[in-house]
Amino acid sequence: MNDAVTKPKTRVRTKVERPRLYKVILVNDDFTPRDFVVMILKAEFRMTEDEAYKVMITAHKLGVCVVAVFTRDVAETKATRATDAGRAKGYPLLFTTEPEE
Ligand code: NFA
Repeated sequence: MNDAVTKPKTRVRTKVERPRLYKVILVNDDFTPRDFVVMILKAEFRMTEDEAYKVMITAHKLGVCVVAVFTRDVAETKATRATDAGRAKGYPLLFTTEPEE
């Protein structure tokens, strides 16, 4: 009975890859007030006061600090919005993005 019914000899293995992640990097400058940098980090990246202060002071001392990682679109949108918020106040505040290794 059921001579013609056989199990498939191959099965489809769908391969999925995680999207590449991009770092948002805060760049130090000599003009943007510390409090303003902290305010932007809290507003755009949903950080607490303590987290935002640590990121700000690290960039201030070392020149740059990684803020967070996101997919490419989200990283670029947040970096642009945060940079524009500084420009609107006449500050040279800069956020850049760069792919993770
Ligand atoms: N260096 C700026 C200051 O002393 C503060 C700052 C930190 C600016 C991080 C930009 C990024 N007012």
